[in-house]
Parts: sequence; structure tokens; C-alpha cells
Amino acid sequence: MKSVGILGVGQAGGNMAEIASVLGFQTALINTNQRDGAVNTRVERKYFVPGYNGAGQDRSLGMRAVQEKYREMIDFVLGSFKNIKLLLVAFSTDGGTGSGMSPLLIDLLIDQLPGIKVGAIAIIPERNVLAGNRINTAECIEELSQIEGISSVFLVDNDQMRKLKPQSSKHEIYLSANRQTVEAISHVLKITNKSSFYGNFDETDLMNILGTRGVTLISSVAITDTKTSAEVSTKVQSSWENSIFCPVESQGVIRAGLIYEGPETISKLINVPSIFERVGEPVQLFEGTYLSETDPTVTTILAGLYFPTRRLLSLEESLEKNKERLQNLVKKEHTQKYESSISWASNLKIKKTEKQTVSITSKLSKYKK
Ligand SMILES: Nc1nc2c(ncn2[C@@H]2O[C@H](COP(=O)(O)OP(=O)(O)OP(=O)(O)O)[C@@H](O)[C@H]2O)c(=O)[nH]1
Ligand SMILES: [Mg+2]
Repeated sequence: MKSVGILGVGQAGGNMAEIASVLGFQTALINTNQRDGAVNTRVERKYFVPGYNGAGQDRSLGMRAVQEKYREMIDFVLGSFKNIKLLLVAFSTDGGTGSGMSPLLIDLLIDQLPGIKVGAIAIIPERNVLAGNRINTAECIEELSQIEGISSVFLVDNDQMRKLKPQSSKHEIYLSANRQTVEAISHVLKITNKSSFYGNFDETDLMNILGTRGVTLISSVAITDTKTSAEVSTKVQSSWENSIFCPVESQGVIRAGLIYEGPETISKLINVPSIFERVGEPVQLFEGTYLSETDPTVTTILAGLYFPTRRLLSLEESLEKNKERLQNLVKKEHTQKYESSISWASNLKIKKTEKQTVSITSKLSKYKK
């Protein structure tokens, strides 16, 4: 059994948990909307918050659901995962349910799950989403970044997938993003089960890295046909730009993993200081070398990174630019009135309501000659 569990919250979280189930993770989901969660058939354990029918992009509704039902939610989580070392709560930051519930829920779970670290898989929306979604993301990330005892936060960037596949439908973007995220985590877990003569990367190493507070990124890159250390370093560094996670923006990785799989000849080209030049040397590095005749691949895990200010500002900027227009739009909701210029014409439609009955005798006399 894998030592990482995935708890999906809200629709995107449920979809992430669905793929995780397929890849053999222990999973569960929580939603305010039963119909959304029902489609994730591979997830066996589900908790639907009674009395809710979705949060309609309203984070405060999601948050309220936790305030009302946190006891049930904690019990549900305790009963859903067995022998895990890390629980990752997956959700989108721009909806209502997952975005509103998750920071508070994570904060509570940190103290309520003995011996289990709690981290997050938080989805950042594409650049073209509308104001309401941007506001949700900004609020959610701010709350998430303030949680004291939190472990790794994986920031899944839907925009990264859009860059790779500009013509895809939303659905394809979501599915590929979910798959890549769960595969990256699954890949590093699988490595911990392999043995090597030359340097094992074991589960304790991995948990040490993933237990780090801050933003975490996992990336893998094939280094087939590379001839120099500099080329290898460049390829590894560009894998940090092209993974499904928000690209690294600044120095400051705290703990890292560096795993090489492939033939021995190419393993000699790995030069740790040169690889880490861009992000700064971490406090601790956990290495693994697995010699085989497969394509040479370097997998890196960078933990303890700063939240990517530039990426988040790109979401906030358009709010700032449209501040007045947005404020006016919202004000208008309650102030707007339509005044018709033809109100006089309403009289045209007034029917005489009371019909005067005329007596038979008077009608008869009217026709009398
Ligand atoms: N990567 C990924 N992103 C998704 C997926 N589904 C939705 N999203 C993102 O999540 C946003 C919508 O959030 P949902 O997860 O549907 O919201 P929710 O948590 O269910 O909250 P409410 O529907 O408001 O109650 C979209 O704008 C996308 O950014 C998914 O399966 N994968
Ligand atoms: Mg939903």
C-alpha cells in the first residue's frame, strides 16, 4: 500500500482523487454537491456535507461547511486512510467548495491525524478565468501560505498544461493536469521501493523532503544524448519550467531529492552544484542512483520553495486594472433601474372593468320607432 493518501475536496479534488485511485493510492473525497462526487466512481470513500447543494463559487459557504461539520469530516478522514505517512488534500483554488473548505480543513487535520503529515495539491486556474475565480485563488493561497504546520504544497498550474496543448478543450487540460500530477507523485514513491547498490532513495528520505513547509515541485527529464554536465544541468533546470507545477521563480529550495535512473556512463555527467546553481543549494539533498539500461532520466524534487509571486500577481493584475469597472458592476446590481419613456401608453391598455348592464326595457325603447 502506498504511504501517501489523496483526499479530494470539491469537484477538481474529486477528479484528482479519481486518477489517484486508478494509480493505486488510498483516496477519499468530500463535497458539498453529491452529483459532482457521484461521477468519481473509482473513489470508494465519500462524504457529502448534509444540507448543501454546491457552493456556487462562494468560498464562505465552503468554509461554513467545515465549521459546521468538522467533527464528521475528521472522523471520515481517520476512517478512510490506513497506515499513511502523508495526506495530500487536493482541490481547485478558484471554486467555492474546495477553495473555501481546504485551508481550514488542512489546519484542523494537522493536529487531528496522529503521526501523519498533511500537505496540499492546490490547482491554480488558467490565466483567462474571470474576476470571481481570481479573487478565490488569491484568498485561498493566502490562507494556505499562513498554515503553520503544513507540509508540501504542490501548486498545479493549469496554464502549464495550456502552454503545452494550446488547442485542447478544458476537459482535456484538466484530465492531463490531474494525470501528470498524480503520476509525478506516484513515480517518486515507486523509486523508494527500488533497491540500488549505489545509493538508495528511500521512503524516509522522501518523507523528509515532502514534510517540508512551502511549495514543492517534482519533475523528470530524459537526458538521452547529452554529452556534458552543463547540458544535463540545463535540461534539469528547464524541467522545472515545464512541469505541471508552477515554475520556480526564485532561489530558496530547503530540501531536495535528485534521482538518476539509467546507464552508468551518463550518470557521471550529473554535477550537483551546477544543477542547483539556479535555485541555490538546499540545506539537505537526498540522492538516489539506479543503474539500468533504460533511457537516462533525472527526477528532481524541490521542497520549501517560496509561493510564486509573479504567477499569482498575473492573476491579480487584471483585477487591479479593472478595479473601477468591477466595483461599478457590483454596485449596479442593487442600484440599477430602468425607466420607460412610454409610461403614458400604459393607459391604452386599461380596460373598463365594470360593464354597466342596461335594462331590457330601455334597450327595447331605444329601437322603438
Ligand atoms: N486541473 C484541474 N482543474 C480543474 C478540474 N476541474 C475543475 N478545475 C479547476 O477548478 C475550477 C472550478 O472549481 P471546482 O473544483 O469545480 O469547484 P468546487 O470546489 O467544486 O466548488 P463549487 O463548484 O463552487 O461548489 C475551474 O475553474 C478550474 O480552474 C480538474 O479536474 N482538474
Ligand atoms: Mg463544484
